Amino acid sequence: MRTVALALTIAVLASLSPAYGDTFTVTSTADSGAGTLRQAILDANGSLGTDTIDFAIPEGECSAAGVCTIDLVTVPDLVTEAVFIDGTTQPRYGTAPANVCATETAPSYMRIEILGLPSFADYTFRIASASPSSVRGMALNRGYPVNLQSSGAHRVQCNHIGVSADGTAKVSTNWGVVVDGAANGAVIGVDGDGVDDLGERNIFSAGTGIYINGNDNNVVAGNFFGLGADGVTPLSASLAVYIRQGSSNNLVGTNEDEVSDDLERNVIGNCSTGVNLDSRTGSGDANLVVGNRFGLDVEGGMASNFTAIRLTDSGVDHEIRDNEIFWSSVGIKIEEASAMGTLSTGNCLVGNIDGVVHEGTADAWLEDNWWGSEDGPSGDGPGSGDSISVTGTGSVDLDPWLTTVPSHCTIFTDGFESGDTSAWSATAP
Ligand SMILES: [Ca+2]
Ligand SMILES: [Ca+2]
Ligand SMILES: [Ca+2]
Repeated sequence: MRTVALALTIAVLASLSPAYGDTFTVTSTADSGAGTLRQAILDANGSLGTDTIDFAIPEGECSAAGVCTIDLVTVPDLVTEAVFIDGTTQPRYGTAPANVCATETAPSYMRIEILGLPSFADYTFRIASASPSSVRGMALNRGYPVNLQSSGAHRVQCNHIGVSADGTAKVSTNWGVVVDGAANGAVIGVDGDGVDDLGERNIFSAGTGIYINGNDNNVVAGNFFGLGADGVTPLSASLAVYIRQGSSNNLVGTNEDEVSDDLERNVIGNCSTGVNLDSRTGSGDANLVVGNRFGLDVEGGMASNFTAIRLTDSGVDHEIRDNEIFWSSVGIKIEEASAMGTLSTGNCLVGNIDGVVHEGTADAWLEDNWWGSEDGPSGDGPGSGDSISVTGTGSVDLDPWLTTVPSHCTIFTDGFESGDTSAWSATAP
């Protein structure tokens, strides 16, 4: 009797199992029809529960280097159910390296490229599932690659966005990842759980890399902006990370929990603006920019941004902490009434034409930072390398400053003089 009951249970489970965790495989680069990405999204939406979309496009539809390109003609359907879209499943053909996501010995290399649509906000992937979805392992180029619009703790990891599949060239792309609607709790890049964190890095060279609009508690970590997959090849971006319109408690960088903190560092170079907190039409508070590298590539070479960090904002308690801020025209630019929190410490501001420009009305705290010299900021006028330019009514509190280089600032720890801009490139992007 017990055997019969067990068999019945197994039979019931077996009959249910196809409804959960199905895999739909993309086998065509065509825009619509059987085996296409569009059909896989429709199938995953129609199959109850979290599914996976894999790729197995035949060699004949791919380039000699093994890159298979889907050139979209119309917008794919809204993703309404959780799905893991995983470009790393595409077989290797041709001369493409075997690795896909970054490893200790090789940069990331994508085999699936999806060319989006050029029309405004015609997103390639529109994620609206209530449970976590993920977009992984693809070169997402042209137009508007990803829109997260639900609070599903979604993941965008191991992609090239506005960057060629081989990670060496910029591909014109408007907005990389747009977080809006009610999309709180997403991770774009490294989740810092100690598992495969290096392989979760995205590479961005889009016009605007990440755009967080009125959303809270999202994490942007471990990505390269304006650099190739090797972390050195100079690409470019207008704006790496744009957080606006009442967005609060977002983290750009490391959470400082001593797990994978180095891998959570974003490296931002060759951009017009690195991180912009902009809440002029809705106050966003307590966004954190922590432990990032601005203006240097992964090897410490110069990768000048025009403005590293810009606060165009009426929010309070933003923390700009423990960052390397090098070789900008302006290191930190404060506009409007933006207020930096009292924990804006531990930054290394070195080689910037202006360290801080303050045009706003709120007081800014920048105590306990390193200015390239034990003597602190020079206090000289603009162009001296570490000057503080205050033209608004808010004050900047710099004193005390650090008199030794913090350990996380690994470049120019010896022999670099305050005010030395001789190595600065006059042609910021
Ligand atoms: Ca499903
Ligand atoms: Ca991880
Ligand atoms: Ca961490």
